[in-house]
Amino acid sequence: MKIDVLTLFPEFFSTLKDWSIIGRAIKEDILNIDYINIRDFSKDKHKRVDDYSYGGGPGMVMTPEPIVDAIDSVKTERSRVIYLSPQGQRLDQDLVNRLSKEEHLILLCGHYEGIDNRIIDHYVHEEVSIGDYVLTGGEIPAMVVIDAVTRLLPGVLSSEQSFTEESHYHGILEYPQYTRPYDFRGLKVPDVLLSGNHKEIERWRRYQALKATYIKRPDLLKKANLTEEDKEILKAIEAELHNRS
Ligand code: 4G1
Repeated sequence: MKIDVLTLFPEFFSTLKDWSIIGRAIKEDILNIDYINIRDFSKDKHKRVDDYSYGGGPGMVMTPEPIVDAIDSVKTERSRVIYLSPQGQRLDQDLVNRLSKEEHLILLCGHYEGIDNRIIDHYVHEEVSIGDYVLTGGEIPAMVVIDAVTRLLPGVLSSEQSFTEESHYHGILEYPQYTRPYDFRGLKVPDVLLSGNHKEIERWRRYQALKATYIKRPDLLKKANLTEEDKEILKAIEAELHNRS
């Protein structure tokens, strides 16, 4: 996959190539990322890239010309131009999956109060948001997209990790995990995990994953891919939680 990041702060991304999984994907040529400084396309004598908002109001708006010139410098017929924006579709694993199948992503990062709306209407294929809060720029959202997409590219994860992905990502939370020591300041690891009974362990983990999801993220259960057995387990969890009070 090719990714071009259009940003006013390309140096902000310099550590990405050193992160283990992304770094390896880059080294092995599975992923190729370039950072384009939008300011390099400013024709203004002071290299300005922002201007006042038509109609008035506080804050500056990114001016369209350097952005379009930056897009045109990298785009092909097969590029997908993504504007990281609070107005975008909320990023979730389904969207990450879809983006990971693209050949060329152009990630446009906004600053100030955002970009001239004509860019969004005529040059951006889709807007993507990482969540509802105020940020100073689209750079961190772009990094989130790069991180989430990279780990899905063929050859990035080991076959064992990919298998974990297949078998465990059905839109519910993970089961609780423990490692050594068995006794940490008097807190013991659940004994079923030491039983060696793989069927029993499997059942316990499914129960715990569904229970954690039910308690902490009940919103996920509406979208999750649950089997008939899962629905039965959830009924038992509901009963367990009700009978406690
Ligand atoms: C209105 C959040 C404005 C922010 C309402 C998630 C946020 C990009 C994202 C803002 C941004 C809300 C994102 C806001 C983002 C131009 C430069 C837009 C920074 C900018 C809830 C500032 N996911 N925010 N405006 O944060 O780019 O992708």
